[in-house]
Amino acid sequence: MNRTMEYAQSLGLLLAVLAVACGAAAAPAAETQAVAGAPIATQVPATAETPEQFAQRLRWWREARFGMFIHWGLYAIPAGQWGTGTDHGEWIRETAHIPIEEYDRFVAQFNPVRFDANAWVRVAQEAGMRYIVITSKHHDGFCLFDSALTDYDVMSTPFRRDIMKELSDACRRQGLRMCWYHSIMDWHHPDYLPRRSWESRSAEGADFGRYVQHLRGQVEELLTKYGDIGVMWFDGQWEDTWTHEYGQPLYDLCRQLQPNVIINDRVDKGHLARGRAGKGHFAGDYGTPEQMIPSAAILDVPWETCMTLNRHWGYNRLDEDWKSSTELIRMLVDIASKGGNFLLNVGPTAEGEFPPACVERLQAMGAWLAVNGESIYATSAGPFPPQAWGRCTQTAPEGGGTRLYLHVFDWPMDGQLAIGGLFNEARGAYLLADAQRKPLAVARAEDALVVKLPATAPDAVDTVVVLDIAGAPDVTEPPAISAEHMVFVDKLEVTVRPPRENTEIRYTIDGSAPTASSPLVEGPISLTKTTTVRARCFRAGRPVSAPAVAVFTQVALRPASSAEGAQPGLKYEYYEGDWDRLPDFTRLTPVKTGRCPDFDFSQRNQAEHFGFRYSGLVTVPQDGMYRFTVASDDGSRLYIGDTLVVDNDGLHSLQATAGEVPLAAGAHTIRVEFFERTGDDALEVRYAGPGVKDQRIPTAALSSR
Ligand code: FHN
Repeated sequence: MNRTMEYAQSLGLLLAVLAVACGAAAAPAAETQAVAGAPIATQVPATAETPEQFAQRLRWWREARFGMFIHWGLYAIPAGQWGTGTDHGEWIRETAHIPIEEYDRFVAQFNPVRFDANAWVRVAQEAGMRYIVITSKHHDGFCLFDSALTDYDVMSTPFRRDIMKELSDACRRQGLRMCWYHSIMDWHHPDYLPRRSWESRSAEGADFGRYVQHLRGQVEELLTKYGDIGVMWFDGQWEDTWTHEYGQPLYDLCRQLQPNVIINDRVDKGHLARGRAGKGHFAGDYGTPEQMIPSAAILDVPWETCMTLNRHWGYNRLDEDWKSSTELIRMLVDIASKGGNFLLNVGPTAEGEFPPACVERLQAMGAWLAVNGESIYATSAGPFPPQAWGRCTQTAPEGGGTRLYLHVFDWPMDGQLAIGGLFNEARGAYLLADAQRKPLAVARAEDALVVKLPATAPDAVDTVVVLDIAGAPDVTEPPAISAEHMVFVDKLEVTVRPPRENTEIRYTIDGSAPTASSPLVEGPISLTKTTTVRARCFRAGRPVSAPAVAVFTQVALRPASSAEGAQPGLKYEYYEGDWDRLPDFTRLTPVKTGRCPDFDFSQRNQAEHFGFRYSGLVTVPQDGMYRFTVASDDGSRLYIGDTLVVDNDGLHSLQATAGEVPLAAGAHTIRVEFFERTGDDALEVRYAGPGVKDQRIPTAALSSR
């Protein structure tokens, strides 16, 4: 599993010169036998897309905000169960180690007699979704479309209908954009490498270059046989055989075939919304955080969070862990308030139907959007960060000024909705759901505009208050109160920074609210005991921001233990299983145990569905506060002694989480737990403190008995 929130590339990096690659070779039926390893020649055309052209190409998608993801294929037949295992999904062939001959028997069983493309598209449309991304081929290699390049497709099943054709026609009839998910990784094609680690199928004669030609040929089919396609949603790009040298030409091929098609960042090796793009630029138009929502707005490149409705992408008959419609509506709003799109997944049954629990939730989302869609579609990220009461999106209305959509999740008890640090003149306010647009009173209270609301929230899930203001938003966020640590041993220096120029900051350390007569911040504030620091921005004696508050706590050092008799390195326990959160490893039997130099995966037997538990001692050179940071994909936790210092658990992209702990100089027991489900994987454990600049914990500092 994958994806995190930092951007390593600005939009400009994306505007690569488009290289036009030679078309794929046609190939006979069965698995393609295109020219073995044909070089992928590319010509570099003179054209390069300008930022305006890029923005125009993505405009419909960014305004759409909300799409349906569909994971469907042979895996819907076992529906998550294999032997005694019941927690499988679309990865069942891998997670249940099903030999290819056994898995291929599903081809003769695939007969979704209840499939109705019009009905599927109607559910999406009534949910307020504007585009559909469906798995034309997932990692198992089975194609839901009629491909001339393989017999491993829907035309070899009893169903014998081109599902992608029926769906694209229905989308066109009902005004939704048809988009393809297509997996680069292919566990079936004889030329795809690597083979699954557990399977005995020989790789003899496999030619990855020939597979790439097959892949390009199928992409050509998908972009020439089904009309106008909105997005190519590539996936399964993470294995080492796939490289930028293949990714960029594949991106270029898509643009050559349909110049207006949009392509996600998984066509190549970079990660726009997941923090791993870095060196040089990679192909791809937008980032794809998965199963998570970035904590803050991301404005420099387009992005889309994809998410399951329960815990599986492919249909799992027993998975009833459905997100509520309230959660889903608020996720859509949260994502839109940060400038992103929401791609919400449905896993249809083998009979070709959406599970009723999906339809119910999608109908609730559609009902909310039918009333409040103006606050989502064609809006942009709000001018201030997530608020305790809810979120904000915005548009620039025809008559000038700015229209703020205040999404109130938590209705103020006193009916006063205060928007702190907002300096614009208010032009008016009303409830979006109120057809009469009865005006709501808006008053200025120091730095805040305060909207007088009805006593009770008309919509407990999210009531949208429209606030029209003059001009572009003039927002002063609260000052930033920071220090190297939030806990300290003997003394601590606290820094308070203004969010913008021409404001002064006044502060208190006795817990009272700062006023125009409170002391000015004129440098670091030194603390020698547990203290609550409050600060606020002022201008010409008037408060111009909401107050900020931070508590710094004095703590005692954790005594060190002896490293007597310890040897360099850690002890590890290696586990295999299918989890979406860290299991209690103490209740499981490790596949193997041993010693390793540090937190690495060298002892794993497979690339997915594995976990580690590392334990030992970490030695720190001096007394003081130490910050431990764990960056992982998927979940992880770090303990010092029995204290949980870093909790980075869950199914997520590469994501770093830090924690602090006061340590006496010497050795301290450390334990790190990690699990990987599917997709990218990574684990990095860092520390910093007195005498230690921020770094991966070196082997020299690790030992174990
Ligand atoms: O391995 C796939 C997974 O099955 C699913 O398709 C998700 C959807 O984004 N993508 C990969 C995991 O990151």
